[in-house]
Amino acid sequence: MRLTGIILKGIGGFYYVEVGSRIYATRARGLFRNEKIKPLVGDRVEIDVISEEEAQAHIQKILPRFSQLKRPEVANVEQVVVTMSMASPSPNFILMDKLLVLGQYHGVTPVVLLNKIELVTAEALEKVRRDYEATGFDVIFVSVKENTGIEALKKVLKDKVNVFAGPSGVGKSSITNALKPGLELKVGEVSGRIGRGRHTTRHSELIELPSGGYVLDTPGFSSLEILDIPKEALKDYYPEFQEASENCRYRDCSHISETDCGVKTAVAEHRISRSRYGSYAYLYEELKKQKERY
Ligand SMILES: Nc1nc2c(ncn2[C@@H]2O[C@H](COP(=O)(O)OP(=O)(O)O)[C@@H](O)[C@H]2O)c(=O)[nH]1
Ligand SMILES: [Mg+2]
Ligand SMILES: [Zn+2]
Repeated sequence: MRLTGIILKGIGGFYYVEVGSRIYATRARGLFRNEKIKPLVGDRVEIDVISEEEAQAHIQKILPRFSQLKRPEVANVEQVVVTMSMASPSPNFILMDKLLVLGQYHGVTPVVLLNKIELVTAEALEKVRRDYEATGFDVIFVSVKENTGIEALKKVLKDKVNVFAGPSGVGKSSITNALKPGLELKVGEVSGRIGRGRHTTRHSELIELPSGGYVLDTPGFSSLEILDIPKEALKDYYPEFQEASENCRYRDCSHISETDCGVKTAVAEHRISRSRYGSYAYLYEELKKQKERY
C-alpha cells in the first residue's frame, strides 16, 4: 500500500513518517544512496507499508522540496517566526531584520514575534507595531508568563511547517511548550550546539501542534549565519521600500548616498520606520565590508 506522509524525525537510519495520525518507522530504499539526495525532516514522501501492525514502511519517493535550510537541515519550512523578547534580554532589531532577510532569501515567509510583553509599556509595543506595520509581515505580541497572545500565534502557525529563530533567552522553548501542553522542552537552556562535543549531534524534530501545523523543536537559523547576498539585493527584502523607491531618481538607487531618493524621503516623512531604514543601512554596510574581505 502506498501512502504519502511527512518526515517528523530521523534517527539512526530510520525516518519517522507521519500519515494522518499514524507514525511509520521507515528506511530509505537503497536507491537514495546512489542519488545525491538524502531524506530530510520536513520532506513529504511516498512510502510503501511493509507491516501495518508494526508500522514499518519503506520510503519510495521524496516529493519536490520548496525550501531547504542548512542548520538545522530541514525541508519544506514555510514560515520562520523571528522571535525577540521586549525585555530581558532587550530586543535586537538589527538581528531581527537580518533574520527577516534570511528567511525571505530562503523562500520562507517571515513572522515577527515579540515575547515578554508584560515587562514593558503599551507605548513600547505600539512603537514596534508601527515599525513593522508597513512590511506586511504578521506581527504578534505574546507573554508566555501571562498566557496572552498564544491564540493569535496558533492561528498564524496553523497548517504550516514553522521554525522559530532568535537569540537565546527570548522564550522560544517556552512558547513552543505553551503551544503544546505536555511537551516540556527544556527552558533556560542555551540553544545551538549543545555541549560542543562531536558526539552530541542534535536531531531536530517536527512537533505537531494540537491547533494545527508543525514547529521544529530547534531554532531555524543561527543568529551568526552569514547573509550571503550582494549588497544591491538587500533592498528587495524590505517590502515596504518598494513603493517609495518608485520616486528614486536612479532606477538602481541603493537608498544610501544618492540624492532624490524616494526611500529616504519616506523615512523623513515617517512613512518608513527610521529603525527599519537604520537596519537596512547597517546591513548594507556589513555586506559591503564582507565582500571587500573576500
Ligand atoms: N518575564 C517573562 N519571562 C519569560 C516569558 N517567557 C519565557 N520567559 C523566561 O525566559 C527565559 C528563557 O526562556 P526559554 O524558553 O528557555 O528561551 P529560548 O532560549 O529562546 O528557548 C526562561 O527563564 C523563561 O522562564 C515571558 O513571557 N515573560
Ligand atoms: Mg530554547
Ligand atoms: Zn532610493
